Amino acid sequence: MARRQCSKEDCHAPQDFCQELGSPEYPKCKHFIANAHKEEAKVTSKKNKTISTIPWSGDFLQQDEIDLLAHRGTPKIIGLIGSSGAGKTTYLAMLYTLLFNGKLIEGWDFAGSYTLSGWELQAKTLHIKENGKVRYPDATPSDKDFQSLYHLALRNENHLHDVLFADSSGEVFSKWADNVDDPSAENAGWIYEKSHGFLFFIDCQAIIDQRGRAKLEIVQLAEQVKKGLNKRPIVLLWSKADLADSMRSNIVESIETSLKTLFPDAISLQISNYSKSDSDELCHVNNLKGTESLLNQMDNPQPLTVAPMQPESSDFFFKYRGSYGSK
Ligand SMILES: Nc1nc2c(ncn2[C@@H]2O[C@H](COP(=O)(O)OP(=O)(O)OP(=O)(O)O)[C@@H](O)[C@H]2O)c(=O)[nH]1
Ligand SMILES: [Mg+2]
Repeated sequence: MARRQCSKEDCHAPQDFCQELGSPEYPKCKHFIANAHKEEAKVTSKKNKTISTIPWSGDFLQQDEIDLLAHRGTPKIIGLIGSSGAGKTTYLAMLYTLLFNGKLIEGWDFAGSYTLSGWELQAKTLHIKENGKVRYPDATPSDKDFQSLYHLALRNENHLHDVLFADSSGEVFSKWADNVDDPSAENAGWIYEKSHGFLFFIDCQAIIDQRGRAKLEIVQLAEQVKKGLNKRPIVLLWSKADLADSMRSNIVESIETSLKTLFPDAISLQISNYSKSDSDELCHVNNLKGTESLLNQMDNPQPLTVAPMQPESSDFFFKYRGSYGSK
């Protein structure tokens, strides 16, 4: 560990020993890099991706990696939209945690994932401590080209669907709401353009803390979403609803009225990551219901056809198609 965290090129001290200080207290050395192993791990996982002979690492996907799923048909993309800190990433961490613990998205059975490591990483950071406090995932990076796509294969009425949840930082969504052509909000634009349906987050805590300012931000973002929405479904999620009682009712009513005007058919759910009991409506029921409702509304799911490719050889052995031949 010491080796990897030492920035001095000619230091050849053994593991867990500092040559500069002549002691095992290497973290006190000026050449010691506190988070080097984490940084290195991050970089390595992406580096490995490019040199690996296996085309994926289990990490979340980037937009140019979607073709990994192309052999199974066009994946359905669910865009998560909401301002900074609205609870988007935590929603994904909780969704996976619930599925992992045996909860179901009704009618949509879990059938695998290409991004298990990505899901696991978020779920691990969403940590409920013994004192009941919750540790949350880190804020999502706000670089214009950063986004993370989390994959779920879901089986519905005997059809397999590839679903990608597209997460980006709320900061880029605020920029996008101001100006859709803002070059520093490219990833928000991509999510908006490509998604087949949306989860729109309304942050109860922001409404409590910032009142009118939060309302303006939520409505401005919603208006921008409405502009090119067409028939794509949207589900409204009032996040951090464990705090909902502390919101001022006049602000809530005013936001509700604006959202009703913009999205008259959208269902609205209160969600939270705090649960008092199992099954808790805000946590165990509504987190899953949000995704379930969106999946049910997303248009024309394409059935998956699993059949062998047409043999090109004239050899009888290769032409033999067994039971598939008659279908
Ligand atoms: N009270 C309460 N706080 C929550 C809940 N979920 C998340 N939070 C808080 O909200 C913070 C932000 O959550 P994130 O999931 O990172 O929000 P985000 O929308 O992904 O944020 P960006 O990536 O920065 O856009 C967390 O660090 C928690 O402090 C919840 O259910 N209840
Ligand atoms: Mg985030």
